[in-house]
Amino acid sequence: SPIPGATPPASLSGAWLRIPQQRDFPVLSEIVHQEPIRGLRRAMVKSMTAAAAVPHLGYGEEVLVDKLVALREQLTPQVTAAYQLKLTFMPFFLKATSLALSAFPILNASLDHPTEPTTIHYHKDHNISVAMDTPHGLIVPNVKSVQERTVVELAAELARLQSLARAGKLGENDLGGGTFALSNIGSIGGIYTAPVIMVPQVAIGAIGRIRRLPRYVDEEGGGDAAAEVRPERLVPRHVLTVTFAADHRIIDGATIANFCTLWKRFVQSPAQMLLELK
Ligand code: CAO
Repeated sequence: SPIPGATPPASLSGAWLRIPQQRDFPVLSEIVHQEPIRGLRRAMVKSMTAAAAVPHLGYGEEVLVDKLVALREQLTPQVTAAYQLKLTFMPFFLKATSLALSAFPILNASLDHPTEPTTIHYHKDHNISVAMDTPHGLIVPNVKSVQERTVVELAAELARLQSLARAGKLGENDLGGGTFALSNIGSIGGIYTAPVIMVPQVAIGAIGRIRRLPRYVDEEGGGDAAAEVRPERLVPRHVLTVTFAADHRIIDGATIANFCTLWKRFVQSPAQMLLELK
């Protein structure tokens, strides 16, 4: 039924009458085209409406990724030649996320009810959902058991999922069962986004575009070669912004902050990941 008292202006009454099935919102202006909400967009309406019931806790951090940029450059020719794969930053982000999840299992969990949860389910596998922008719209398949896969295996799996997503051929197995999500908006542009949790998951991360920006050399603390430069000097650095959102009903700010600090350590110094890899 229309909102009480929401009568269209006389000039719009024709448009108002052309709506075959009256909905709750008034028509704002003359309608030139209308279409039913179907397919991926319909799924997005459902999932985002469910997410709106979740109190989101947001937490952002700046990460200096010069070492990761250099590592990717160093490994790319080898990965291309030996595996015929494109090595992007995503496999490293996935690996860092999985290692950080091992230390904070509550972030690799889900709830038993959307609005009145009584139980938290902790999951063994890190099945990380990856938001993909496709010609058909947003689709979010997941990379299964990230904790057990090498960086090269992750690159191969991402390529497989991306190609199926583009063709609109992802199946139930690839779309279901995600336990944490990552959205790399940086491949399109943008430095920051506030991600929305994929219910019943309890946390998500969003990665912005890596930019070359001036930063004070002492920002990272001692031990860095750059720190030998006079501390007051600005130097160009590769800077990435990451933002995490967590379900604040069961996850507190300190937990997401500590998780993010660990994630940052792995992404900022990829060699640190070697110490944790099985
Ligand atoms: N900063 C800078 N460059 C980045 C980057 C970042 N954060 N992320 C990716 N890139 C680069 C890649 O390295 C690659 O560069 P080269 O061609 O020079 O090697 C290029 O951008 C394209 O990468 P890609 O998109 O082919 O591959 P990917 O593994 O980095 O990302 C995927 C895969 C699926 C995450 C991405 O294609 C995508 O769809 N992103 C959009 C996600 C999205 O829509 N999020 C919003 C969800 S909420 O509505």
